[in-house]
Amino acid sequence: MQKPSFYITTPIYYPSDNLHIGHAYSTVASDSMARYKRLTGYDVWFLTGSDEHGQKIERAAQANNQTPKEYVDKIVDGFKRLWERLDVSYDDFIRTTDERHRIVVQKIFQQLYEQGDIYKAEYEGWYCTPCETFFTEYQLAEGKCPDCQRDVEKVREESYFFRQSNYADRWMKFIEENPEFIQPTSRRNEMISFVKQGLEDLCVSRTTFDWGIKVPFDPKHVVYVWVDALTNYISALGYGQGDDSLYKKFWPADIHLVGKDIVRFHTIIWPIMLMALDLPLPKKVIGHGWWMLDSGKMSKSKGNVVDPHVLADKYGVDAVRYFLLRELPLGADGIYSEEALVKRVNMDLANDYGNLLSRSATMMEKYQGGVLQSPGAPEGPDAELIDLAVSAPAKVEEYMSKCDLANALATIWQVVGRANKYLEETAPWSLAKGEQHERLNTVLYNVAEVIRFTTIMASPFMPNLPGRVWPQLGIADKSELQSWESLRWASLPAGTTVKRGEVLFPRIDLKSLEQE
Ligand code: ME8
Repeated sequence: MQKPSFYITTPIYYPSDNLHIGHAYSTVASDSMARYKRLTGYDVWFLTGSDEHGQKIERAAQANNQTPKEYVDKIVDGFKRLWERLDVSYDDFIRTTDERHRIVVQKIFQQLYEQGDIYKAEYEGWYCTPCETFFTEYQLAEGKCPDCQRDVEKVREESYFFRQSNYADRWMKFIEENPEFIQPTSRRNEMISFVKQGLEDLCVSRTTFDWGIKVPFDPKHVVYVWVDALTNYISALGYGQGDDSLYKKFWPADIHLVGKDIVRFHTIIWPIMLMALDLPLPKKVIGHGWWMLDSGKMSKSKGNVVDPHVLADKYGVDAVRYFLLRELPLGADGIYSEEALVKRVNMDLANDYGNLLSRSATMMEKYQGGVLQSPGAPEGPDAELIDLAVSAPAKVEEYMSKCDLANALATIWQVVGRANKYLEETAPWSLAKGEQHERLNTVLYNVAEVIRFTTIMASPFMPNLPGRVWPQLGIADKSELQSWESLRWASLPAGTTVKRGEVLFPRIDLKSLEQE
């Protein structure tokens, strides 16, 4: 049977500087979704990349005495190293300087011009260079950029415009008919009121700098960076370049996952571009919140950033991924602190999950010679534990369908927490002392099965976990017991050899952090 397809994208980041944990969050969240979908039987395409054109990059390169291409090449290599370090399983990395991308952007621009959706006029307005965005007078916030509150420059030039305004009614109808398209709902409401204020035509070319894709029929213009950037989602699939088998298979995208700062571009400009091109629209745009520091939003241009490499070296990739995904609630902002990270890792990973595995494996070695025995009839708290574990995959599925990764993880950790409590309630050490072998076997079997369940469910978020846990549970070579389909209670066979292994998540001393 053919697997259903699933296409998910991250924003393509500006190589204006190295990336911080805010970007890592978007990418790791998309990666976890991609891994989850692969695990649950989908044929997945997961795209990330870099958005390399524009005045900001041109200026940064000049300041470094490099050509823009030399400058971006080095930074983009750094992006790829970071994704490798964080175990990001992307299928393709698109650069807007790729030839395959240029061809498509020019083709689209030409088509929109020929069909009358792009026209030439005089532009007068305000430009925010760090945000790469034009504003009209009335959009400014007390004379400054409404997005980043920095100074804007007055620009007046001949430009091409995209007849966005023509599509406002169609856009509104689409949004009403597709209430799930923009998530969360707060973002959807913002976009609706933005369009209700009146949609102006969009200035889609510049002549004041050069580092961009040339307008094919008027090469003193370069294509406005957002039209260039958004096109990546289809150019990477081979749209408009001959072999369009990937495009046919994966477009429209199931999810564009982006930060709330760029929801407007993804939910207004992009769908309208696609409407004008008569192409299908993506199914969902999810706008997540921001990682903040006490000093405000973490941002490359402000320089108040946390380097994900440093965290991964210090705490391990799985711990960093877990923290980022568990701690930021869907759609809301979160304050980053290393103390919060250490507390999460200590509580959820060292105390709850790691301890469950190590105490269970120790008891299995000690009381059963490391060979798991068949369970007897359930009694006492068994049913509650088993029900919770058995109902967890469907709850995780429900949260994942909304891209609510924090609650998916919370659901898994509820089962982990219940299993630790179960061990306290059933006290296998007393059962061993009292020679109640059948009951002891049942209890230890149940926790082993819980460890298998929770490890499978947690694996999209923490990709190194299975490789470290399966040898301890004795099922390293039994892929049939590691799959999502194997989440059926009591699939783990008796006779499995359990071997206590390394400590998965050593406790971190909070005091050592204070001394740094
Ligand atoms: O906007 N917290 O690129 P960019 C959470 N090139 N997420 C954050 C964040 C924070 N503090 N800071 C950044 C661009 N992000 C365009 C995108 S897409 C066709 C073009 C994440 O390098 C978040 O996903 O400025 C945000 O949307 C993205 O990085 C912006 O990255």
